[in-house]
Amino acid sequence: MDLHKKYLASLKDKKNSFEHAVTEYLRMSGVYWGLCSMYLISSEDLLNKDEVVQWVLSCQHPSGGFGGSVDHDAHLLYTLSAVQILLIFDKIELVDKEKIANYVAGLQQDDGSFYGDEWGEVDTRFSYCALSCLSLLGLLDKIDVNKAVDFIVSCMNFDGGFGCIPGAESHGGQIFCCVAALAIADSLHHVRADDLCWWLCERQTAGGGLNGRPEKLPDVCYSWWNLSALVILGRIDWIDREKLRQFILNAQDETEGGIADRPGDVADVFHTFFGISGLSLLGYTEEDEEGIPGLRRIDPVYALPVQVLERMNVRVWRAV
Ligand code: GRG
Repeated sequence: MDLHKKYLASLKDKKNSFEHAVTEYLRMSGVYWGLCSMYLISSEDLLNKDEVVQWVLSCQHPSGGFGGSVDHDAHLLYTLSAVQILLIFDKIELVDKEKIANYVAGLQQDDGSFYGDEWGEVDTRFSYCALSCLSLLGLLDKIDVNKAVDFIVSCMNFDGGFGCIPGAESHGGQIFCCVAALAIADSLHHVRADDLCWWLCERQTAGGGLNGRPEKLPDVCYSWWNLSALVILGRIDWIDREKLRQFILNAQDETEGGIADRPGDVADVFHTFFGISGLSLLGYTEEDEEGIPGLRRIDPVYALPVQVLERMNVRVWRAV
C-alpha cells in the first residue's frame, strides 16, 4: 500500500516526461484514475484539492461539456471524469449541473445512442458515460432513457455479450459499459445473465488473469471491466477469485509501486486504478492480521468509492 502511495504521489513530478506529454488528451480521465486509486487506499490528500478543482473547472466549455485538458474539445468521456473528480472532492456545487446535463442530453440521437462529441462517433461507452453522468447529477430525466436502453439492447450478441455498436464483437470493456448503464436504467432484465456470465468466466486464463475477448492476452484492467459485470449480476463466484488476486498482485512493481497490465510490464496509472479496483471488488477491504487497513470499497456501477456515493445518497449497488 505504501509503495502504491509513493508511486501515485510520484506521478505529479513527471510533468516533463514523454509519457505526460503524449497523454495530455486524456488527462481528465488520468486524474480520475489517480485520484480514485488514492481514495481507495485512503490517500486522497496526496493531491492538492483546490489546485485540481480549479484545473477541472478550467477545462469546461461554454457548451457545458469538459475537455481532456485545457483548450481541448469537450467530450462525454472527459465530462464524466470531470463530474467524478468533483464528486470525490465534494465540490460538485461549483458547477451548473443543468448546463452539464443539457450538453450530455444534446448528444443523444433518435435511435437512443449517444455521440461522444460533436463529431458524431457512436459507441456504447458513450451511452454509459451519459447515463452515469446524468444519474450522478440527479438529472436522468433529461434524456429518453427507454430509447437509450433500446440502443444498448440492440448491441447485445448471440453470446450474451455486448459490443460498441450493433453487430460488433463482444468485448469486456463494452460489457461493463452496457451492464452498468442498464443497471442505472433499472433495465437489467434485458441481460441474459447466465449466457453472459458464462462468457465472462471463460475469460479467465491459466495464469488467473482475465482477457477481454477470446484468444487475447490477460490484462489487469479486465479485473475491473469483466469483474464489475459479474458483481452487478451476482455471479462473482463463477471465477477463481484467488487466482485472479494473485495475477493482479504479480503485476505490481515491487520496488517503485504501481500496477502494470500484466506481470513483468511497466506500471501505469490506468492499470494501477483498475488493479486496485479489482482487488476492492474481490473483497480485500478488511484490515489484515498485521493491522494494515484494507482497501475502501468501490461501486461496480459508477466506478466511484462507495463512501462518496453514500455521502450523495446515490443508491449503492447490491448484487441481485
Ligand atoms: C468510469 C470506469 C469508467 C469508465 C468510463 C471509457 C469507458 C467508460 C469505458 C471503456 C470501456 C472499454 C472499451 C475498455 C477496454 C479498454 C481496453 C483495454 C481496450 C484495449 O482493446 P484491445 O483490442 O485489447 O487493444 P484486447 O485486450 O482486446 O487485446
